Amino acid sequence: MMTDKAFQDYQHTCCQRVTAALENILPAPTQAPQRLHRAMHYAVLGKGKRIRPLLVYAAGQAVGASLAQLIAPSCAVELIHASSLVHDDLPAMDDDDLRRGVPTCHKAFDEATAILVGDALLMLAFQVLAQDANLTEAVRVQMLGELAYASGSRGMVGGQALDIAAVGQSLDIAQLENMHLHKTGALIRACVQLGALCAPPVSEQARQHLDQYAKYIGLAFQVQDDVLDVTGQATDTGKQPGKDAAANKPTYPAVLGLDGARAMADQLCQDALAELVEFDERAAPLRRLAQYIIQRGW
Ligand code: GRG
Repeated sequence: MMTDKAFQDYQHTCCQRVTAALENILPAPTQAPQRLHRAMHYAVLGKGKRIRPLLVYAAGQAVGASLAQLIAPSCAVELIHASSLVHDDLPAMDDDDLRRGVPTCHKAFDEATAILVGDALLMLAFQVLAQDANLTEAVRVQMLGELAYASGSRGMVGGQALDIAAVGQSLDIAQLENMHLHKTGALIRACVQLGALCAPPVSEQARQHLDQYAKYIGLAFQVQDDVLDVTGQATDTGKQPGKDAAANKPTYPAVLGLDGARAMADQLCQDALAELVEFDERAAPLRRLAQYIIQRGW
């Protein structure tokens, strides 16, 4: 198992690489329309954990992808994620004032700008992938299809629709799981698939193990997010804790209790690790990421 120090170094290097690439990809804030471009920088370059790009890297490296091939897909998933956060925070959705420890995009700018930021970041994500010269055309087309599916109405956007419909409802555990598999899980699964697509062809069996791994950590991520909403402080969550309960949203702690939710996150982490038993030492960051997801403070 990777030491904490080795994992922190890995995380740090990946974050730096992705943040530098994102800075290059985003239109300069001085370029017209300046307000929109400034708001795009604000939304993307804040204090995010960059878990999705990390997953692209860790999954790709587990099956032999090169660093150069992984950069565009890593940026694309982070841009889609950032776009979804901006829209998620809008008054018509979660109506949040704080994100990544600072005012949400529509608070720092205005609602119309925030809507356009979400739209533009989504388009930029697909452009970055479509135009990347490190990947073959066939791989790019496959990635674009996977990402579009995972982000759309049968993935993340659909999960958000289920989330909105669930406010004030009491969901059972299967309904809660279905909502999160779409809202958070679909993009996380796509991250792992995109990483694997960068490598020399991987066996169908290895691909399926990676997909199951991603399914488990996607759920574990959401369970931990719900736990943090109950136990976290605004300072360490970077957003307002207690929002789920205040918004009358069904959560894992509400359905299973806090200890039950923590036990579930732990089990999901074990299940994820079990999917990687046949992978060699190159999967060490992927293994350590599963633990990080349920131990993280924010
Ligand atoms: C514009 C593509 C698009 C979608 C709009 C609003 C919406 C539809 C979907 C919302 C999806 C959403 C916000 C899911 C929540 C995922 C989640 C747990 C976010 C927090 O992720 P972290 O903790 O955040 O990785 P950081 O800030 O670290 O990046």
